[in-house]
Amino acid sequence: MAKVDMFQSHDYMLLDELISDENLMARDAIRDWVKQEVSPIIEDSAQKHEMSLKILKELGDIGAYGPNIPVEYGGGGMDEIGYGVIMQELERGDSGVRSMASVQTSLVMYPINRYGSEEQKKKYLPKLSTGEWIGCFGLTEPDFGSNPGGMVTNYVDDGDAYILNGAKMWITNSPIADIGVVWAKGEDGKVRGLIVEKGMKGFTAPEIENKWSLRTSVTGEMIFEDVRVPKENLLPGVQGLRGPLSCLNKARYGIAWGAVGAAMDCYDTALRYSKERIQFGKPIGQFQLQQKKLAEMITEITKAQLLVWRVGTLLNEGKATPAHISMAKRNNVEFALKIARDARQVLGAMGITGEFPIMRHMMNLESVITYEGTHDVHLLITGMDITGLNAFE
Ligand code: TGC
Ligand code: FAD
Repeated sequence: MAKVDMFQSHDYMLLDELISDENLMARDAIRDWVKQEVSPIIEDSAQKHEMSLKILKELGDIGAYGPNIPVEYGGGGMDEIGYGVIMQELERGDSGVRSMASVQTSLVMYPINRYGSEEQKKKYLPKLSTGEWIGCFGLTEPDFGSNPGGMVTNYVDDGDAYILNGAKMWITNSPIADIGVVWAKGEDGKVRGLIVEKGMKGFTAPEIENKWSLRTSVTGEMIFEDVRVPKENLLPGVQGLRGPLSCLNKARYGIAWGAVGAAMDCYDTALRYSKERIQFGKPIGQFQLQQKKLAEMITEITKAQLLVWRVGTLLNEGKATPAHISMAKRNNVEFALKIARDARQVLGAMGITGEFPIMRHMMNLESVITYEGTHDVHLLITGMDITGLNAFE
């Protein structure tokens, strides 16, 4: 049965006053779309472990692919706060839906726009912005997750093409993607980005089945067996690990906003339930123990909102560092997960059902706390930044 989305936004510290009218309008338009198109079907999709192709396509129609990419290539030309509020609203609906948009924007369109040739930008970006083409980002390998610098996927020169061999693992959208930005080592041992297209001989992308998390998002492998990639598909503008890691900065920033959205949905659900559910002759929201949970949730949401607003402002000014972004991703996902767990308890047994979105958010956030750099890795990035001592060496 289709669900009615009763979400009401909670702006406890009047933080909307920090956001431009243009960005608020974009946020509200995405919020309406999520209520109308995502909320009614997303629980069913998650229960069935199905990705909605309709949502995947419509994200292009509503401008969620490349909102911060230049207009001349089909993007929205918005600033980083604009991108952030869109990710917040999408993840308020479901982390899998936000993943569709953030991978396409930050991990596929961003590297092509930043490091691609003019021909590559013209060929790929407009079709990616409308959703006609879907992209994926291949960095992680079966034996190299937190340590992508160890990757073994490689390419060698063969006249007018490169021959690509290796395998990527846990790649969002790879089974359905038209193109993949794949990071591989050249004969000089340096990491470069290659655009691999669906249908290239020797390239397969089997799906990873049976996930308990992000069940509305498709995850797969990428396997390259002597794949001939034309030389014009190499991203000319970057070499070294900073190429893929710079894309991660963008995506991690979007996730930090997205986590606020998931947390807001859990809090809103728990708050409403606490006022309606009667036990011992009173609404459970009247008991101090439940008020403690709810008060701590809105406090952490407010802190998380301030953090992403500040990082977004610094990004707009060109002053944000990767370590700033790591702090926001780590903090916001940790607290979103804690809020989801506490909110689930407020609902008692009802909290484990698909009648409410909380358990789905909680399970999704178990992926979000791992991908784009694990919780531990982000702590070590902050540790390195403040001590000057590198735990990864
Ligand atoms: P390290 O020696 O420190 O650095 C190598 C080069 O990269 C530069 N760099 C960065 N550049 C831009 N942004 C960053 N965040 C950067 N971090 C490092 C660095 O300056 C250096 O440049 P250069 O020019 O001097 O060579 O590298 P390391 O090998 O020691 O690794 C550091 C570490 C552990 C922090 C890094 O490898 C890391 O972040 N690991 C986590 C891996 C990760 O996040 N993977 C995510 C895969 S994609 C994904 O999960 C998508 S989920 C999709 C969805 O939303 O559905
Ligand atoms: P590992 O690196 O093996 O880590 C295992 C544990 O060891 C973790 O707890 C970690 O924190 C800890 N650990 C590792 N190194 C250290 C250290 N130095 N100090 C202390 N602890 C450490 N990747 C892509 O490239 N593209 C995608 O689109 C993509 N989508 C994904 C979608 C989903 C649903 C998931 C779950 C993952 C996705 N990933 C993707 C992969 C993701 O980025 C990796 O899972 C993540 O980087 C961690 O790698 P790993 O799973 O191999 O864990």
